[in-house]
Amino acid sequence: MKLLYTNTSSYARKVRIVAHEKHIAMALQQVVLTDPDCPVKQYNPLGKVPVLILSDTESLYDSRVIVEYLDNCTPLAHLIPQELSAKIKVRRWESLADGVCDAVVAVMLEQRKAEPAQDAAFMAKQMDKVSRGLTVLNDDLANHEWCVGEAFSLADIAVGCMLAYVNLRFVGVINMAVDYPNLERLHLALLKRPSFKETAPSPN
Ligand SMILES: N[C@@H](CCC(=O)N[C@@H](CS)C(=O)NCC(=O)O)C(=O)O
Repeated sequence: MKLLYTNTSSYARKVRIVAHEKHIAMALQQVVLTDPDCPVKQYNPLGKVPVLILSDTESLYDSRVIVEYLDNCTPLAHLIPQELSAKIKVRRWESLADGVCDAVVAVMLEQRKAEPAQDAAFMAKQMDKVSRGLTVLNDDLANHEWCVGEAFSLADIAVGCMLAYVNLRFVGVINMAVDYPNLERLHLALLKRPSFKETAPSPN
């Protein structure tokens, strides 16, 4: 089993953290998506990371499918609850956290264009998704220790990866501690876990 990933991808980090928390051994291959020889398209027609290669003929994508697969590879310490209502809650948190990342990626790609080609209205719309998403997640977390129920779950992992990604891309733009203090508290707690420490993204 081998994961194709990039160091800054929040979706790929979610997968790496799930594997770490579940003690699942997985080979890691860091890729550069812009390389002409990048192997990702061979395994995912969409050309996106993460991709989990199971064999020469079988691969899994996207991150939500991979984490569900990994969580069921071993029965112990499920990160996605088995019971339907808790499971749906966890997946909704994940969906919103991933959606915030999608909007951050869209802004970043727009910012990489030459300034005259940048679409300010498009960027404002994406930034609005980011702030509305963060507000809902912050309000829903309130003073709870974990996102869903009394246990650490995939919801916390997805939110933690998203927060690190927002901090990485929006240095000086969003002040998490001031504007989203509940999320900041959760993030600080998550950063103590080896799975988070060992997968911290670095800018590129
Ligand atoms: N929904 C996908 C999103 C994956 C994604 O957007 N990955 C980005 C890197 S952060 C990517 O590979 N982008 C390359 C591209 O879009 O061509 C998931 O959860 O895995």
